[in-house]
Amino acid sequence: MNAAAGQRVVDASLTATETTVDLGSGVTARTWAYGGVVPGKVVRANAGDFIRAKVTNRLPADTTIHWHGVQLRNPADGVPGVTQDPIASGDTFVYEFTAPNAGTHFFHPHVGVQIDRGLYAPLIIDDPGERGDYDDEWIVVLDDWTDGVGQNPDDILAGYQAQNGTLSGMGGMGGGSMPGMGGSSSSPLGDAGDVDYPYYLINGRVPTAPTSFSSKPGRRIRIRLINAGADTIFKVALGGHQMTVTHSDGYPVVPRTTRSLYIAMGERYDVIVTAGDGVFPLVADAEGKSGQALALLRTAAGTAPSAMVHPTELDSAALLGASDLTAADSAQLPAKNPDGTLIVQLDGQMTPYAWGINGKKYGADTPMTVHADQRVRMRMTNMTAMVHPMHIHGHSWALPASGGLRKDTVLIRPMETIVADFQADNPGDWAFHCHNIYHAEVGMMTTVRYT
Ligand SMILES: [Cu+2]
Repeated sequence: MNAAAGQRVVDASLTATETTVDLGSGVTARTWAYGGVVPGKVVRANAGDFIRAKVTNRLPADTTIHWHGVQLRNPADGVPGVTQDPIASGDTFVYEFTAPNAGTHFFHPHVGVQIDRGLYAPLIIDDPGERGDYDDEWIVVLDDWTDGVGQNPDDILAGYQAQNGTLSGMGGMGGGSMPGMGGSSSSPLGDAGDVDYPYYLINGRVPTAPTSFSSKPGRRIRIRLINAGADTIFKVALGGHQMTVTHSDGYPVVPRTTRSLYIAMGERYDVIVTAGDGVFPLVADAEGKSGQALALLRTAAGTAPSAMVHPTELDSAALLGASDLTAADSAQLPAKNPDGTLIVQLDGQMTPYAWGINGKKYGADTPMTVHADQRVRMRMTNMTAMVHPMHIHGHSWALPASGGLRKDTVLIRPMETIVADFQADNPGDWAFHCHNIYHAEVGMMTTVRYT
């Protein structure tokens, strides 16, 4: 595969390796990461560029890379058993693709629960035509962390798999948290996560040793928020500031100002803030769990707030993408009646641990089929007691009930139905799954297949 004539080529070299990372405050963790750092170094290109990423696998396991949010050609999508063979330990693999859609994205493996180690990094696709009405940019990657300091992710998964759960029937509601796992859920989202992590991180740091972003009072800062967590929805607020949401999963929205917002695993939001004068906490509170991640915005000398700081902005009703945002005109999918509807029912329960789609676990599932050039409607109903951030590869939905809001990862609350349309313009077999990695790994995944 070669770049087209005149197409700019962006080369990236990524080594997935075992390493020891310093999370701050004396917390070090033996983990797996790209280039030995968490998060990995950003990969950045313009929309329309040709990206050539050489991946070297120095892990003691197979791996792949999925370019989350990018509507790339199918063979580069990074899903083993669907779009490629896994990259064996010691091997290299070159991903080559054009990145057609701008936005704040990220990349991570699509093998096992590797995303719950340190294997993730931002992928920023700039729109050369965008005016960019801001002065500074801050990339903020959220994560839930246990690897090397608590139970390792493979052992957590093995514990769930050992329950050997079967999917309960229609409307099975055996939800709730396992004793000792997850929080007492008082979340308006319902049961938000299963695993209580030892730490929650922003840009690879524990809250007692936060990273700082320096700016000046009055400057407009574009914050690119990415939730790379495996099992944690965050409620995000910047103390002393309102945030104006400008993009969701890479696409422009009608700007909406809020004091706090929810961001689920796999979601991305871009917000603009006008910096105040001082030192301000950016807090990501782990929804339904105890703990938070912290970073600092510094525009003046001053004392840093404590790791436990609780900005009052967190107490406001948090913005929720599908409920509170609509697409900007420039992001509207052209109107078209659906050619067909795919019915998706999310099934499963915590005890015994089992998750699936339409009564089947991945492996026993039947791919959902579409034809090229169809307008496809997906009607997704969550019949479980947990929220699920459902993610589609290679496409971006438009949500008709949300003013056409574009999403590739959409949070579906218990007993909620979300209708999501997409244009079948990217042939191949595409993964469709919950972005809670433990749910996906025990079966909450299927494929959308072009026939
Ligand atoms: Cu899920």
